Amino acid sequence: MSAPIEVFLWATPNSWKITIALEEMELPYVIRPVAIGKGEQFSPDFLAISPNNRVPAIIDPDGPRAASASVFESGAILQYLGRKTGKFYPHAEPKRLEVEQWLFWQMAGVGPMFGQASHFMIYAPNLVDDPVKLEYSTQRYSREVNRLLGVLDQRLRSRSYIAGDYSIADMAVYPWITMASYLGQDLGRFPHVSGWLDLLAARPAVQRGMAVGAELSRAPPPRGSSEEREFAVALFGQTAATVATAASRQS
Ligand SMILES: N[C@@H](CCC(=O)N[C@@H](CS)C(=O)NCC(=O)O)C(=O)O
Repeated sequence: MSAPIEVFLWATPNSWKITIALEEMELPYVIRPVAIGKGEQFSPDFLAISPNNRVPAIIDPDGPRAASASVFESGAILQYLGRKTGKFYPHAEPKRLEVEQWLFWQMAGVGPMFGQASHFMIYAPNLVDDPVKLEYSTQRYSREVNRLLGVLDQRLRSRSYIAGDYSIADMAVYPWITMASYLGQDLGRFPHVSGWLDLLAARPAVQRGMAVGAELSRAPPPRGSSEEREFAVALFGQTAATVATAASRQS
């Protein structure tokens, strides 16, 4: 058996895409938690493999040409793992093209829009006193989340999985869609999405992948606490200056 892949993650949807894929592909892995609420994504060692200071990232000791390889960006990691194993990522066109379009749809649409919706609906109310200030942004991203669920529902009307056969596209989309009800969406209005969620939730590998990091904290810290200030600065106070300071610590 090959040496385990190191997965740098936190208990987040982008991280679970990778643990689901590793479970489905039966690749051995170990997790390396990166406490993003404490600023660990700016540590020199992590930045060396993930220059965008975001989880997930992986180190595969058994990479191409018998060398160790690191990969950041969850979509690139899924493609890498699919190429490495030949599983859930068809080699031939047009099936590969189908998977890639929906993978990129997740990366460019679902991830960013659900991410912003969750920022304004779950985190911002703890940080901003005036609810009126939040109204426009909350509506903007809720509508996008709703629209994207509509796109997915249409897509799943005539097929069980997003790109035909079960693929890395489903693995990329699933962890975000499980958040839809926390974002105020009524899944009863999206019956095909609901059926697809049930189908994936029944897969043991999906269950194992989604359980990774359950022991790591996800809840926003208590309002007014020093932990909350540290969390808000680490996650929402980042600018180019933060990146430059972190880069200056790298040897
Ligand atoms: N496009 C990136 C997005 C990754 C991302 O946003 N990760 C979040 C957690 S889900 C993160 O690391 N946040 C840390 C931060 O905001 O500093 C990917 O899909 O890998």
